Amino acid sequence: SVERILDPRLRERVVSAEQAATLIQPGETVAMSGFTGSGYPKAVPQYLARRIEQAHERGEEFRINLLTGASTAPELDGALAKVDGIAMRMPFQSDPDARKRINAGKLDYLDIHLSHVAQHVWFGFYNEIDTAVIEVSAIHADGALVPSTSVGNNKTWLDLAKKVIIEVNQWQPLGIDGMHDVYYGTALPPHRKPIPLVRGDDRIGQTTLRCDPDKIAAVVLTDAPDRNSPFNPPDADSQRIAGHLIEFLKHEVARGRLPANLLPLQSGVGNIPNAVLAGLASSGFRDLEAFTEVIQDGMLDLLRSGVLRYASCTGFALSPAASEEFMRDIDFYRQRIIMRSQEVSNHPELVRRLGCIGMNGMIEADIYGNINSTHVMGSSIMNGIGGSGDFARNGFLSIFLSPSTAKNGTISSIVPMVSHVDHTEHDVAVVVTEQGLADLRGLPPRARARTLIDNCVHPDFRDQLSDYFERACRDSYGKHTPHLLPEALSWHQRWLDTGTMKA
Ligand code: 0RQ
Repeated sequence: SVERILDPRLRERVVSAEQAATLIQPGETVAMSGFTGSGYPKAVPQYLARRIEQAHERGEEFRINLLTGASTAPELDGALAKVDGIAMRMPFQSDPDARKRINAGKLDYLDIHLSHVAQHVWFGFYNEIDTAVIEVSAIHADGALVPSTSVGNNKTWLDLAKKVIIEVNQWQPLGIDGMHDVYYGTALPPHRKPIPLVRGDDRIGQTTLRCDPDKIAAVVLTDAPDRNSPFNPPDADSQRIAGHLIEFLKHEVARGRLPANLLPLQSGVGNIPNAVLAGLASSGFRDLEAFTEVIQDGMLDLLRSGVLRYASCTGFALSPAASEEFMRDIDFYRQRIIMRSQEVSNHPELVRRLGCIGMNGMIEADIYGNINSTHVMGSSIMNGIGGSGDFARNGFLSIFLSPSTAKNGTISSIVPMVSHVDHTEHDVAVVVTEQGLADLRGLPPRARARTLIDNCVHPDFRDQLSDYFERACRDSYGKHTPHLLPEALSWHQRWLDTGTMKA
């Protein structure tokens, strides 16, 4: 029903999703809402995929360039990838069908720091945006748009798109109105001013998005849930990783390097971060703060128990059960959650000012602490850098977490040289595996290697890696960051050739 559209001008523009999808033409650059499976348009992309499929059946070319906040869902990335409807995708995605095409070389993918996306589009580094497709939860009488469960790049998409399609999703809770904080003060160089946020829970913007009503070509009504996928309970390795990290944080408090309530936490999404959050819940910390990208189940638990005072984010990644709980207690959460544009939630200026503690997953680290977050065997993309670089480079502490092995123990997550670099050794303070924690702060390269090998490497690979390092120290061209270049990537090649990195 049109009850959620209080602006009479926009009520008149309600059409079916099928009709709205015909507004998008082949070759367009289309910017959509959506961040980690929350707040993405649910209907128009599926009808667009159908149109694309029909065009292809007639032998016509039809692909679009697709921009979002971050990852979306099968109804968006999946549907459009399956019909080969995407020519170029940016800035982050994690859909298996799209990944397959990217790694087959059939879909171009630009993997970009999430805080950079909006400004790079404003700078004119990419194509102009033809159409924006944005999910909202309601429209006020004055045309103001109430965001739904993610903000992402929506402000920029609405400002820059030539035409706009709005999806009003009735599934989203009306009580979310007031949770957002959209900052309109991000000017372009040379006119930039400091962003006036000095505490993670400051509100510096407005609760709604604005859009020139003349640009809104269609409004579509939907009633469908976000891609809420269940979390597995933390496994033993994740719990061990969380245990090492929490012991370290307590040690830092005891040494006076961190306040008793730590500093604003940023946490990636998945099993290990969830185990860390669960660990924090039961380890005596109080009044914690979160200045992060994504809120997952563990953070709602921490808010409910009062361990976490507030959380600032740009989107959600919840299980169906947590999503129900969020909706049921939306009045409670609205007092404690602030949703921002991703250029603000991940802003280097703010991450540095607040002193965030960045905690992110990785694919592999090398003995000097360079981190690969994105590529398997140096060439096959997993997801993307996401916001990990925004926090790793600029945070108070930059922590990377991973099991010490992958693929049934055939791969060591600590290797002589990473096969792709996302975070350089200069941006990495701490590495944690289930084996232990390597505190790399203040250590020169060879000491970093010794610390990583002794603390983080799986016993199956420890001697082999020690042997590489010792021979490198003896025979390397330079002795500052010793390497044996013909051998440095031989572990990866061995896995490709034989199915294991073991010599
Ligand atoms: O692949 O399922 O096909 O076997 O990587 O690995 O162990 O399930 O771990 O889900 O935490 O993901 C780095 C990918 C870790 C994630 C990464 C394979 C492994 C499996 C997943 P399969 P796990 P996780 C904020 C921060 C970048 C973005 C980011 C990520 C799959 O954390 O995408 O940090 N990070 N965002 O088998 C080969 C290795 C491997 C490996 C793991 N060494 N070699 N394959 N895998 N290690 C959030 C946002 O930005 C939105």
